[in-house]
Amino acid sequence: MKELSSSDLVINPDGSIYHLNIRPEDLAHTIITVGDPDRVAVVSKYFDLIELKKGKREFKTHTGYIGNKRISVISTGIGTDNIDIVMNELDALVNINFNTRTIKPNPISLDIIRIGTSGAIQPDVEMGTILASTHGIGLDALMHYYTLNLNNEEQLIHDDLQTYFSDLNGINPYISKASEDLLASIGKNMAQGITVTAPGFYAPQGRLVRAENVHKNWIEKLNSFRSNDLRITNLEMETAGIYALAKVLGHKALSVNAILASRVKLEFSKQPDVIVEKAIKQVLERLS
Ligand code: R1P
Repeated sequence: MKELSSSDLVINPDGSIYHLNIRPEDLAHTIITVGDPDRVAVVSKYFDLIELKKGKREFKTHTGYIGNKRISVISTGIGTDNIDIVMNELDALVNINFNTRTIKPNPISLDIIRIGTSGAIQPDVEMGTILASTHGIGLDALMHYYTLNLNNEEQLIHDDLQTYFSDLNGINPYISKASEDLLASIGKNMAQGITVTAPGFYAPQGRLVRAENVHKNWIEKLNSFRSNDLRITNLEMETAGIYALAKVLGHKALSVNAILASRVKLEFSKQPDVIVEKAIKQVLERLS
């Protein structure tokens, strides 16, 4: 079995993985990711027991138990460049033997659930909605660096996307589905829809402040897309990267979005924390 070099897989002197700064035994196999490092404690306050708190940079981890269920909650920071790090390091923690630096023969599949904030792009998706992403469409470039195999359904949506965005230079969307299992167990009775992952918060999400935007009617362009009866419901910055890398690495993923803004009605919630708390409670109730 090929030994991974010390520059391909960076392990810290204490046996922890380079950025997440945790060791294999520190990680539960059910993982909640949040963007904001301060949201880690907002989730872990519901744990019956917290066994570990560690972190480095924006990557903070609390591992603990709700009843008998062991859960790790990890902050990713913002964007799919961070998701590249988080997904590869989570995978390495369970599927690489850190002593021999070799790939373990029987891969472990993690359950990875994002609880993040998001803006709605359909008028009927209200602020305060908790929405599970059926698919992630990535407008960022992360998956141009990995081989992502599509199933038939994903291929059809991908083809529709290629046609729909063909007049826009430099935009080459990728698509990946949620885990069917997690969508059925955790996403049940939640609003559902396709989530677009944008490579930025301002112009890439149609926001106009002082810089001039290339795409003048960006929200309308996104919310008018249809593939059969599927439509894009919301925008954020991590889901598609999580879904696509989960697929590449053999993990299950679901993204649960607390809708804080309406990008069509141009409104932002006055109680964002209440909506985030509601999303956290719904996910934890369904997990335990
Ligand atoms: C932008 O404000 C951030 O909020 C959303 C976006 O995906 C992006 O990370 O999610 P989080 O609240 O989980 O960070």
